[in-house]
Amino acid sequence: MAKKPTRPAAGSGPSKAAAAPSAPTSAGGNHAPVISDAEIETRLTTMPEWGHVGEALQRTFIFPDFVKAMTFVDRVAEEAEKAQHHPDILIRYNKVTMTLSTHDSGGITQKDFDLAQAMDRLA
Ligand code: H2B
Repeated sequence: MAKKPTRPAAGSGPSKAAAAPSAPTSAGGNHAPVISDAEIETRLTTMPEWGHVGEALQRTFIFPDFVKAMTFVDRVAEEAEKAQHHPDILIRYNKVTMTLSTHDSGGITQKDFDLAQAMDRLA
């Protein structure tokens, strides 16, 4: 009689350890707490130029020309240094796309909203 092919019972072999939930939180660190998606959407109703893209806030600012766009970027740089919170910046002639996320926390935090509002004032 043919022996049944042996096969490890399900779950008996080497397997990845149960992955810890990777929800971004401030647990275990001093990082700013991540703001929930629902709360972000609520806040964005008062900031209609800003969008929620992945784990970031994003807005494209449009200026009359390149020099004015660069002046804005320079002012934002000063503000970012003061806050020790730095945006990703894409400059395309007169358009500046700002992307804000708190890398240390793994999502959007109050620091991103604060810098977004500072940018709105500077634009
Ligand atoms: N900028 C952004 N956007 N996210 C961060 O988590 C961040 C930063 N961390 N700027 C700051 C610098 C941190 O590395 C320093 C030590 O404050």
